[in-house]
Amino acid sequence: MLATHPTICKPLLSFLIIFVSFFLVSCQKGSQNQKTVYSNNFETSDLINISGGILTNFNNTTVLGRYNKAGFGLQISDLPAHELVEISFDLYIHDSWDGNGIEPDGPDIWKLEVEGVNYINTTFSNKECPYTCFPQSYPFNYLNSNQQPKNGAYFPQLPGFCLWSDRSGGSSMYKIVKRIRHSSASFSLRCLDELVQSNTADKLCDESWSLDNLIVKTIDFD
Ligand SMILES: [Ca+2]
Ligand SMILES: [Ca+2]
Repeated sequence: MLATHPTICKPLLSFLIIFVSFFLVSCQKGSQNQKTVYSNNFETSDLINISGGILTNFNNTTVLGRYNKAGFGLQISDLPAHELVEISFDLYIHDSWDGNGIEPDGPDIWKLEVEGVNYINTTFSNKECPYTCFPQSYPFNYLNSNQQPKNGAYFPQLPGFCLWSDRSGGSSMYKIVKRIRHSSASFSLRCLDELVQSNTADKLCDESWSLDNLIVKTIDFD
């Protein structure tokens, strides 16, 4: 059939050749080389490369934390040539975080910085409505949005750690993945909070956070 309709098939053939060529070139340009340059589940208590590291056990795993008005840093050197870094981790929000609430309850801000530049500046709320609850900013930055408490949580109903240790849903876990443009051979990250709860003596028990399965990958393109 093809040979009997050369006028129809020629444009079709040309189109197919262009399409396939474009597809192949796109694939080659888009192929990624990913290398894991840091990976830590903290089960061996390895705090090399970490500053401000604290370890605790939560929900049958070792995690980095807990923190309140504090945080930790990660420094890595001798990274291979790359254009992007991908940072991923599990973030645990423990007990009575108040999201976008105001004094004396909030706002309860959590931050991620790379090379001193802020990439996440958000709030989490762990109090489920209709009881006294505040909206949270996550997955957006503070104060761009009023989301429901626990919005985007991967595990929203984990046991609390201290103030709400007897409560299912007292902790929430968020899986966070962030890709940023980065090319230098050294890498520094910092995670910290600006928690507010001025009407309690035991702030760490009232609200805190911890982190697990911290992975940093470099990404390069052919
Ligand atoms: Ca762990
Ligand atoms: Ca608070």
